[in-house]
Amino acid sequence: MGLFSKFKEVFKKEKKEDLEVYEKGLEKTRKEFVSEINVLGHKFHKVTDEYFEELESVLIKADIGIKTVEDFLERLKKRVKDENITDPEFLREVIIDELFMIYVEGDTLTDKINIQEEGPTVILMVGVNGVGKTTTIGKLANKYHKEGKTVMLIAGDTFRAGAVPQLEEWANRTDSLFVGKENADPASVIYDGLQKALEEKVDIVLIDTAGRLQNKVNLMNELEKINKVIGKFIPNAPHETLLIIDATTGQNGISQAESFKEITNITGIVLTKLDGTAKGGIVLAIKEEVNLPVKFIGLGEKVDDLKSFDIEEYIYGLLKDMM
Ligand SMILES: Nc1nc2c(ncn2[C@@H]2O[C@H](COP(=O)(O)OP(=O)(O)O)[C@@H](O)[C@H]2O)c(=O)[nH]1
Ligand SMILES: [Mg+2]
Repeated sequence: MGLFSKFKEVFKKEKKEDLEVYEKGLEKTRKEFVSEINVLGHKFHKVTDEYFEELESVLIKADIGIKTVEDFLERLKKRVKDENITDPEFLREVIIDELFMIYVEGDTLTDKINIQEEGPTVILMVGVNGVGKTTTIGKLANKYHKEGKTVMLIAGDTFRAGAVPQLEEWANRTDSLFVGKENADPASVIYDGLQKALEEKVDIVLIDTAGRLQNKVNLMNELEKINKVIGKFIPNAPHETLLIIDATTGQNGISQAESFKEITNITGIVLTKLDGTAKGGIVLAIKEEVNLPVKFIGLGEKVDDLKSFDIEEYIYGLLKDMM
């Protein structure tokens, strides 16, 4: 019995709620991906070179990433040879197993948030406009509030029209403290916020920023200034700098990640809007091509649609119709 069949059984009993969000959020990717693999199974009665070529294009279409796909196919071909597999139907199970292995094998990038035992945990959110930074902050505020923590939101995106009130609304909805001032200097707003966070003994501070990647040098300087202010108040902070990427932008998201890595020290990725794309394979590409852990994924617009990234739940959401 393969790895996947094993954890499939465990899943049915545990992890119910999260699993439903994964299942629903990955529906678009799953429908397309699984139906294409099924088509392959019908079209080919034997596993041939042509079969592998078509499989390769299915995987690339799901945005899994070329290097990842190549490694994956190499391993698949080896297993086909070693285990004398000729029937595409049987190969499906091997495909599931090997997809799982892509993520589980190799380096152990941690997907845990570096929460501080004492004093506030400061999480800085970066990323270009429209990717879902502010929404993700709202979702995270909700998550931590529900865990019984006190949360503060700081509006470091001070220039974009509507950005400050948008964050304030999230603060109200999630019972979080809020610090923000339109058109003010982001670093000074963050200064005020952290001062208050220390006074009020806040547990989690979530900082929104502007994402003007068009001007890399300016953005770098701004983030440097922000990091300096944060570090002055709380040594070793920010404890996390999360880069938000919109999954619907595909390879563009990968190049954003590469640019941001040059600009500042990114500790993890939040991949949003997975529900809006059939290219949910991008999760696997990020691991291989950007080498940063995906810490959270956005699977919808509602406040509960942000989940800690869990590879087993992800693979389940991606492939459950294939079993
Ligand atoms: N479907 C979907 N929409 C999302 C998700 N995350 C954010 N959005 C939407 O993306 C849009 C831009 O989000 P916003 O937080 O304002 O982006 P920001 O400019 O990076 O702060 C909003 O309409 C959000 O509702 C998600 O996981 N799924
Ligand atoms: Mg915003």
